[in-house]
Amino acid sequence: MKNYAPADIRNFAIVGHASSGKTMLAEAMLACGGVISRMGRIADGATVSDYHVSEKQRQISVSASLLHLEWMGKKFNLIDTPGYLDFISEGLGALRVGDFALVVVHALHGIGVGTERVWEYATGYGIPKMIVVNAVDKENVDFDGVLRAAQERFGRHVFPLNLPVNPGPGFNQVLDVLRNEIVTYQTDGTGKYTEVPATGDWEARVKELHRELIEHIAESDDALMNKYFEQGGLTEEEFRAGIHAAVQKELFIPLFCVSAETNVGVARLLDFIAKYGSSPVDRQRMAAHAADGTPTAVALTDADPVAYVFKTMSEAHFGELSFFRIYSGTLNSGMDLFNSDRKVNERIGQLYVLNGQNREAVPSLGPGDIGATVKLRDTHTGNTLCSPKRAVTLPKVAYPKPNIHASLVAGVKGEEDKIASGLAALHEEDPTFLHYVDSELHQTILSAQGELHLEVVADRLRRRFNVHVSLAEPRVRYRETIKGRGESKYRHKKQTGGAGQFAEVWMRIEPRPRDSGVEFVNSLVGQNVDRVFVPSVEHGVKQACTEGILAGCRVVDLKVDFYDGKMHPVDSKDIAFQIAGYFAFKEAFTAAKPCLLEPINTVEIRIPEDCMGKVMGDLSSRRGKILGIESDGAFQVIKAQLPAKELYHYSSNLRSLTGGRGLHTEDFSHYEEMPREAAEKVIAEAHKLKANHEPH
Ligand SMILES: Nc1nc2c(ncn2[C@@H]2O[C@H](COP(=O)(O)OP(=O)(O)OP(=O)(O)O)[C@@H](O)[C@H]2O)c(=O)[nH]1
Ligand SMILES: [Mg+2]
Repeated sequence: MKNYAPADIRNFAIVGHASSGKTMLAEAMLACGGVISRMGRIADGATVSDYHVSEKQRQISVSASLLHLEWMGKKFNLIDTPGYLDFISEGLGALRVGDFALVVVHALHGIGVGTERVWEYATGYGIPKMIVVNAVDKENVDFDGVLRAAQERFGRHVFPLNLPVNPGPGFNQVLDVLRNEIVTYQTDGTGKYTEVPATGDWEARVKELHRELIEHIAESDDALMNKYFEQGGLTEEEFRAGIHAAVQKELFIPLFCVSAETNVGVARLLDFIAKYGSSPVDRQRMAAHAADGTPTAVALTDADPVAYVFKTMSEAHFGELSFFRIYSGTLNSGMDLFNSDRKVNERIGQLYVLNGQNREAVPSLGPGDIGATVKLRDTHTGNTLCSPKRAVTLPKVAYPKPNIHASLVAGVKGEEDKIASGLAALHEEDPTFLHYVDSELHQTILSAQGELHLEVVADRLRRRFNVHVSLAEPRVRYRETIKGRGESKYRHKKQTGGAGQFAEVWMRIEPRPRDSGVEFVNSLVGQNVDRVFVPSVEHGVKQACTEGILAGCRVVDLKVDFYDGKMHPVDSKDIAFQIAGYFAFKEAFTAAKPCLLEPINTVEIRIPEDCMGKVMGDLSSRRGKILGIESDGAFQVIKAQLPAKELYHYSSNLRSLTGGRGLHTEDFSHYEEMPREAAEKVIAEAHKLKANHEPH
């Protein structure tokens, strides 16, 4: 494949809500471009983009795929991204390196929470958007309704460049607003079409739209607007140049209707992208940091190579692939580059352009282009590769915090090291999940973007590193505290065999405010106890607080006053006071109306209005406390607080309650006293665990 000039490259991310048809749209584009002779189907697991086992099994995209084709002399680098927000890191990486976003909206399901999210991210990266309304071949499609909703949500700049003539099953004709024509597509997946001038009602409709379009474009530029009034219209050339500029300024957001499944409407969408879509030239300068941290910029025309690695992925029998976008210069196989994040030199191996798992080796890739290479030593997602002569670092993608947790259980003894190194390797590829061994819970905790994400990480671990792991509900970090005051006078005495032990500790305890921890003081007067034993008693108390008394959980929020005691001139020693402190505390604690606290999370739930009843009912069955409800367009945003215990698997639950249209985020808020019955259950479970000698 030849190298393309930056102006002839179209880099874009295909993004949108889950199952809106992004992968099928990519497949249809590849069919149009002649990359494949026949479109594969999602149901058969046969698309170019969804080639991973986890994607075929679940029939969803899990990983971003890089695809390319040539259309009207332009090279299209399309990145098909997963719609499930569990895998948002893939979409974020793609949007980070794309020059525009192709936002796919399902014609039946309309704008979803996922659509809004990717829209916000694209806006954050300052890249223009185009909307594709897909699946117009579905029964009961209300295209005008979707268009109106898009205009309400994303502004009046959303404008249809084609309209479905015969939406619903059999859909094969669109009205082309730019050309005033009716385009009839073949529905055999080839994407081929014929066109005739619009007549009758359609002619009137298209004329009206054409006029609106010219006004719209003129409006985006004062000089054009003046010409429009002076000339009474725009010349074809002015109009066309105006479209490109207006898209860049986001004063014009083109909307297309297609059926990806039957490849209807896609070819003319490709035409539009080739003629008016953003190219790397539209984003000539990229903010960066020099080696000393000072702000600088990388220009497309700079000679020194600079590339951003937006994704790394290990492929069976192939090794680690690094996907990059070049922001300046040309990359050649065999070239030496510098990884400015890791501060290591890297020799660039074979370069590739890709279509899913099909790779074509190329000798070099020029500025603005996207490609991949293999076997870099220490380069990971988010790193910048640059010339050793001019070290710069490009801004990284900011990933959302992983808030969904599970414990990872090893099925076979002796695999712990393999699991740990596997997790570390996977984390380098996908920084949006975290893993750590929790010393309090005695569990390996995986934190990810959602439950599907957790499952996919576990899948990869099993498949790639050959280990036996499963996911389980993580233990909850309950806390123990007291509601009243308590006292104890505990004597520890041991006189059998060898040296004796003697200590007596008198102690008072009282509650302290939430989140204030354990405070240990002494108010000893007189000489009953040597002050040298104060740290010993404190040590014993802290030990008891760590072990827990009711249910093996940490003790919090109380004050301990060691106010008196007794000692023995020979038998009193450190260990004796530690033991006495330990048991004195347990006694005092038990006398002070102990109770359990549970973690409460704040959740924000975003759902379509018609799901309110179901979701609210479910929240109340989970001991949820509603903090507020706000409406935001067609969505309702519920803020609530729920015990963490009730939130395990909540995202799957919400998905099924809302048919995949709901979304939630959760974050720890505070500790709260548990209802008695629930606390008793936890205590009983802890006793059972202890009886079984399991650590807790
Ligand atoms: N009728 C019809 N079905 C479609 C169309 N496009 C996609 N589908 C079907 O919708 C389902 C989802 O399509 P995908 O292409 O996997 O959607 P996606 O947006 O890539 O999904 P994720 O990547 O998992 O978010 C599949 O069963 C497709 O066959 C379309 O234009 N018409
Ligand atoms: Mg997909």
